[in-house]
Amino acid sequence: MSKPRLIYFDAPVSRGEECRLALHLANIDFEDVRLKRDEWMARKPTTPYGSVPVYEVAGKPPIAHSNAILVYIGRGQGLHPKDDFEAARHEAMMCHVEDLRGNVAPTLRITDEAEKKKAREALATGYLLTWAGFAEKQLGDGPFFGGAALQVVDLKLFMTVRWLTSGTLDGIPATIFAPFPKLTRVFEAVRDDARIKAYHAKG
Ligand SMILES: N[C@@H](CCC(=O)N[C@@H](CS)C(=O)NCC(=O)O)C(=O)O
Repeated sequence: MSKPRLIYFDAPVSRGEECRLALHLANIDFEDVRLKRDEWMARKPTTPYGSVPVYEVAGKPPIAHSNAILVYIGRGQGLHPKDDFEAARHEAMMCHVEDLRGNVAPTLRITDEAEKKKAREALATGYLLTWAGFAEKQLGDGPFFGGAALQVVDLKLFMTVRWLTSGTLDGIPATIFAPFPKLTRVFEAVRDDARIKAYHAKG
């Protein structure tokens, strides 16, 4: 293996896409392995924790868990704080995002429409607002989480806000985070970053 390799599903979403964005910002030339769902079940037992994303670099065992991958990429490339305390503060927000995914993802698997509607209403009127309120309190003057520089934590916040405000999740209004100006500001600052725009323009 000559180049680093990122393994994820063949979709521009969630934990895999935030790692791709980090690799793009870090100017790391990598092999973008995109799995089809049926390939995944065969590969799952070979991964470190039975999940993707997985990141591989020459001469080392694969690493998994999006936050570990993001911090690893970010630290080497100036996209994660060098100061230990500031790094921990960023990692706490990254854990906060994972908490949200852990609460929303189970509703994707609910097949009964009435039950799903109820679960989504509970998220939209309760959990997600509480989640965003805590996120908002941790955000400063910005535009990014840590100030002037876009770091891996911002990519994670960006992917999450984009997902929740996409209007594609039944029962979650696209305006869900409108009452949270700092969270919205981070999303917009990442979206409008020239490097992120260039990435999206590539398709
Ligand atoms: N904490 C892990 C969660 C990983 C995770 O649940 N990944 C999902 C895709 S976003 C997955 O692998 N799903 C397929 C499966 O669990 O079989 C991380 O941050 O990477």
